[in-house]
Amino acid sequence: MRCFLALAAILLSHQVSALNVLDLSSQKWTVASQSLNISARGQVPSHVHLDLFAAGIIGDPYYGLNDFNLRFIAWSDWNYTSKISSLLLTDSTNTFLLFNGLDTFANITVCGQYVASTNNQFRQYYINVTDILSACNASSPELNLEFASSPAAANAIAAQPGQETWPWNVQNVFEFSHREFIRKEQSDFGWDWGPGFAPSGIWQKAWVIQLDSDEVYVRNSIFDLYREGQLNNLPPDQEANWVLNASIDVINTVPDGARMKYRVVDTATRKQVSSGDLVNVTNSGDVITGAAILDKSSYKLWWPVGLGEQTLYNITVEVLSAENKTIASVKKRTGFRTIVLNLGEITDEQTAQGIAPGNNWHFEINGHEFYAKGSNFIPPDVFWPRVTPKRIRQLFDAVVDGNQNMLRVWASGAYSPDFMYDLADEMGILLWSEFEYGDALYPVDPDFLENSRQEAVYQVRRINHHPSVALWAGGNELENLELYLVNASAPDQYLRYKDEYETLFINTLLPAVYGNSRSITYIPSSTTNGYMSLNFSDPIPIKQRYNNKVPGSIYGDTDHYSYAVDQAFNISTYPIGRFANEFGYHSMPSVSSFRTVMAEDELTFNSTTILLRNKHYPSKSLNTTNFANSTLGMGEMTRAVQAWYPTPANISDPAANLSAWALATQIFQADFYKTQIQLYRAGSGRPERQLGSLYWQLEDQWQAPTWAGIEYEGRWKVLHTTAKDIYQPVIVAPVWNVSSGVLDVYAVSDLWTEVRGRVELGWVDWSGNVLPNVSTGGGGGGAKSFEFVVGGLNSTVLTSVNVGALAGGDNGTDAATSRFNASNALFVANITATGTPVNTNATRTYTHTNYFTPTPLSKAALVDPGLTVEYDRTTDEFVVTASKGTSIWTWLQLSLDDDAVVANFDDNSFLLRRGEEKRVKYKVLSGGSEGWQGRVTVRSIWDFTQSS
Ligand code: BMA
Repeated sequence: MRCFLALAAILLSHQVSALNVLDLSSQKWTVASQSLNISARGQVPSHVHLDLFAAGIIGDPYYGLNDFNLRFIAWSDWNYTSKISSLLLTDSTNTFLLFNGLDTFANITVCGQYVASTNNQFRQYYINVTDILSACNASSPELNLEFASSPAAANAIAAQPGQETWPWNVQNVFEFSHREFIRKEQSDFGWDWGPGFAPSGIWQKAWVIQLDSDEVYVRNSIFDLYREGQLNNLPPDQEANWVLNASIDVINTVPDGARMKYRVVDTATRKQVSSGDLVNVTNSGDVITGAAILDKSSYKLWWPVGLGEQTLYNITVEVLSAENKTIASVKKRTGFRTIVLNLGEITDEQTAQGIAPGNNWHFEINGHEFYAKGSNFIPPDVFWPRVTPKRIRQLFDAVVDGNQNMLRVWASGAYSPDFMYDLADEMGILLWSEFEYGDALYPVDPDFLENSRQEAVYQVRRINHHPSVALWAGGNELENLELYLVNASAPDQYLRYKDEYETLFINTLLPAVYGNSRSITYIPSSTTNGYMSLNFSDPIPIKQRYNNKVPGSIYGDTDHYSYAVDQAFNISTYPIGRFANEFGYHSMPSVSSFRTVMAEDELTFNSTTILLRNKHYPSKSLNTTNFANSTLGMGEMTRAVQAWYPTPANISDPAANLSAWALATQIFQADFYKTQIQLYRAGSGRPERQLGSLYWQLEDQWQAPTWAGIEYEGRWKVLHTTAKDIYQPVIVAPVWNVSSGVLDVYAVSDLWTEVRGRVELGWVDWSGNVLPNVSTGGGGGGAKSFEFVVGGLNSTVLTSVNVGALAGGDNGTDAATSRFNASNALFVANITATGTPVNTNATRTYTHTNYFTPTPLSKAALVDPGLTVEYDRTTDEFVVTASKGTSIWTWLQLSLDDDAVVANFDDNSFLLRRGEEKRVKYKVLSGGSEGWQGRVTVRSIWDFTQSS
C-alpha cells in the first residue's frame, strides 16, 4: 500500500497526504445491457459507443448512416461495473467516490447498496460511502453505475404532470426531443451540423478517495486575479495592484484555525516573484478562502496572440493547520491580465470621434480595445473522451495560423477540458466561454435551477485561473432568437417567458459568476443588446435592454444567417452592430473526408448517405425513410453555387464530379464570409465602431456538409484559408454597394498605431490585360497609385469607384474609354504598408491584395488562365503560375488518390495574375503516401466551365 501511496502523490500534485487515491481508470470495467444481452470491456473515461466499438460489437459510429442505425444504444440503459481492489478498509478511513463527470443519469450502487443518483453531465459528484463499505463483506466491493437512456429520461421528465411547456416553434428540436429538460450536452440530441448519438458513460476521470479524519482532498478550486476595486463587466483601473483571491473546495473538513499562504513563480525564469500569507481567511469546513494584494510592478501582463506575449506564472496556495502542518496545496498556472466586455454607454468623447450613439459592445484587454478575429468552436467530437490534446493543438495551430485571436466556445456543447484552456493560455487564444444552454427556453422549477446553479459554480471555479477565459455568456441566441420566437408565436405570453428567462439566466447564473469571480464579464445571452443599467448596489445589478432601442443608436452584437442566396452579396442585408458573433452558410467537405466514412458508390452529391448527413432541415426529426427534409440543406448549397459561379459541368467520374461540386460550395461559403468580414472590419472606422468578427464555425465534429472551415480530419476548407487572408492585421477591402453601384475600397488595420503605405489600383481583364483607362475612382485624385495613412484600429476609404456608371449595366461600356466590359473586368487593389505590430517596437511591412468582380462569376467571360503547379524539391515548396490569364479561387489540392494524407497549404484560394508565380509552403498533419507532392493539382473557378 505504501508504494501505491507514493504513486498517488506524484499523480496529484495538489494533494498532500491522502491515505489512498485510487484512479478508477486503472480498474477493470464491464459495460453491459441486460435487455440487449451485450457485455463488453468498459473504460473510464469513455462512452458506451466507444467501448462497444473497441470491443468490435458495433462498427465505427461515424460510418455511413450509423447515427440512425445505432439509435438503439441511446434508447437503452447501460451498466458500468467494476470490482474495486486496493481499498483500505480500516475503521478510521473515510471513503469517497469522486466523479468529475457522469453522462448523465446514473444510479450508483456500492456492494449492492444504493448510494446516489445523478442528473447532470456537467457537475462533479462526490459521495461518502464509508458506512456502506464497512458493512460490505467483499474484499473487492462492486461499484455499479447504471446509466438510464437520456432520450427516455428526457421524455419522462417532459411528460410529468404540470410540466413546463413552451409556445409552438420556440424549442429547436433535432434528432431526439426534450433536451431542454436535462443537463446534458444539448447537441448530443442532434444539431444542424452533427449527428444525434446521445451517448452515456463515465465521461470524465473518477476516483475512490480514502482519507483519515484529519486529511482533506482538494476536489476543485478557484484562483481569481483582478485589479483592486475591479467589478465584473466594468473596465478596471489599470494602475491598481492585483488581488489574488484563492478558494479551495475540499472533501472532508479543513480544521479550525487553518491558515493559507501563497507563492508566485515565473514559469519562464522559474524564479519566485513573491510569496506571503493570504489574509481575510474564511473557512466553512469544505471551502477555505483567502486573499492577498500583489504588487502590480512585479508581474508582466499576459496578452492574446498578435497583441503581445503570453507570460505565465505558477501560483501555489497552501493550506496549513494551526500546528503548521501542510494540509493541502494547489498549484495553478495563470496569467495577469484584465479582460472586459465593455457594454457601457457611448461617451461624449466617442461621439465626438464620430461613433454612433448607443452602447459599446467590445472587448478590452489590459485596458485596450482590440479587434476580435475568430470563429465559433463546437464540440470537436460527439465523444469527448476521444478528444486529445493533440487534436486541440492541431485546431489551435490552425486558429493562430489563420490570424484568429478569439474563439467563441458555443453554448450547447460541453465545458472545455482544462487542457484546452491550458493550450489557449500558451498560444494566446481568447476563449469566450458559455454555459451550456441554447436555441430553446428552459424550465425554472427549483430543482432545475439548483442543478444549474451548482453546475455553473463548479465550472466557473474550475477554469477561472486561465487567462484565456474571455467571458461567460448564459447561452446561445436566447434573446435575439428564443424570446423573439416567443413573441412571434405567443405575444400574450412574452412577459411570462421573459421572466422565466431572467430567473435562470440572470437571477441564477449571474450570481454564480459574480459570487466566485471578479475578473470575468457575464452576459445572459450570446447575442444581446446588452444592459439598460448596471448598478452594483442592486442584488442583481443588470437590467437588460432587449429591444428598448433609441432609433439611430447602435447597441448589440449580431447574428447573420440568410439562405436567400440572391441577396448573399448585398451588404445592405447584413446587420450593422458593434460586433458580429455568428454568421455563416454551410458547404460540403472534401471527397477525401467523406471517403473515410462511406462506400465508394455513395460518393455522389445527393447520395442517400450524404443527404442524410446534411442536418440542415426544418425543426423535425429525420429518419432513413423520410428524405424530404434532408433535401433542404442540399438545395441551399446547390442554389448558391448556381446563382454565383459557373457550375461544375459534365464530369464523368463521380468522385471527381463530387469533388468539383464540394469545392464550388466551399467557394460560395468562403466568398460569403469574406464579404461580411470585410464589411465588419471596415466598420472599425465607421459610426458603428465594429470591433469583432467571429464566424460560424471553426471546425467539424464529423464528416458532413456543415458550416465548418476545418474538416474533421483537419483539412482546411476554402473558408479557413480565405479567412486567414482577410484576418491579416492590415488589409485592403473592396466593399460593394449593390444599390448605389459604388465600390468603396477601404484600408483596414487592427494595429494600435498608425499605418502608412501605398496602394495600387487597377482593372484587368480575364486574359490578364491591364485596362489602363478605366476609372479607379476618386481617391488619390483618380491616381492608380498613391500614399495612404490609416489610424490605429481604424479604417479609411481609399477610393470610391462608381462601377454602376462605368458599366451602364451588366455588359455596358465606359463611354470615356470604350474599354470597360463588366463581364470581362476585375478590379485589383494592392497595398504595401509599414506599421508597428501591437506591443512591439519593431516596424513591419504588410502587404495585401484583394479584388472585386462587377458581375457574378456565373456571368463573367472567364478564360483559361493556364495554371501550372510544380513541386520544388529543393525548397520544399509548390510553385504555381498562370501563363495565359487571370486566375481567381486558385486552389491547390492533393490528388484524390492521396486521401490518406492530410495536408494544408499555407496559402490557397488566391488570385494569380498573368505571368505571376506563387510559392506555397505546406504542413502535413497526418498520413503518408509516397510522392504525393508530385501529384498535387491546381484549379481555379475557370475549371468549372470545363467538362472532363
Ligand atoms: C446558429 C448557431 C447554431 C447553429 C448555427 C447554424 O443558430 O448558434 O445553433 O448550428 O447557427 O445554423
